[in-house]
Amino acid sequence: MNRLVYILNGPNLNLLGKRQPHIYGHETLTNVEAECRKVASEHGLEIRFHQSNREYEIIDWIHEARETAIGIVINPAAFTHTSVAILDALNTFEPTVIEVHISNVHKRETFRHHSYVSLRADGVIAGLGIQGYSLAIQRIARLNETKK
Ligand code: CA2
Repeated sequence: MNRLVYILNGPNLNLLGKRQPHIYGHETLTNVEAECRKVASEHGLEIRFHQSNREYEIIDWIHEARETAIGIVINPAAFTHTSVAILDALNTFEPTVIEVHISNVHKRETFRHHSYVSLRADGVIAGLGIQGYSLAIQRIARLNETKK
């Protein structure tokens, strides 16, 4: 049975925990990955965890997920606000998509209030810090359970 979840992270998130801790906290992306693996395994799920500063790599991982995954958790970072290409790719993916933002984008600059990805996302989590990733995985696990 397929139990794979893709967790995709956009540009500059490799700097998590190393810069701007007042906005993004002190946890690194490595810590986020470890937490995601823990939560996923508690629910019998497997994850593919990726980060890229290149739009096309994120699109390629979404295409890869189409063949195999039961859900995508995506923090597209700045591509959230600019990328029709990522929206188009997500529109080809049928299972659950959850959009995660570490910060509360609605409390920030107005250009962060619009998300192309939200036009496809089944759920959006913002402002809950890195806990948002765990909650998104739990949601995908729950939906997968109720589907059986
Ligand atoms: O709050 C989020 O998770 C964001 O997706 C983060 C993006 C930002 O463009 C979105 O509006 C909201 C920025 C990611 C940059 O990450 C950094 C982490 C540490 C230091 C510098 C950048």
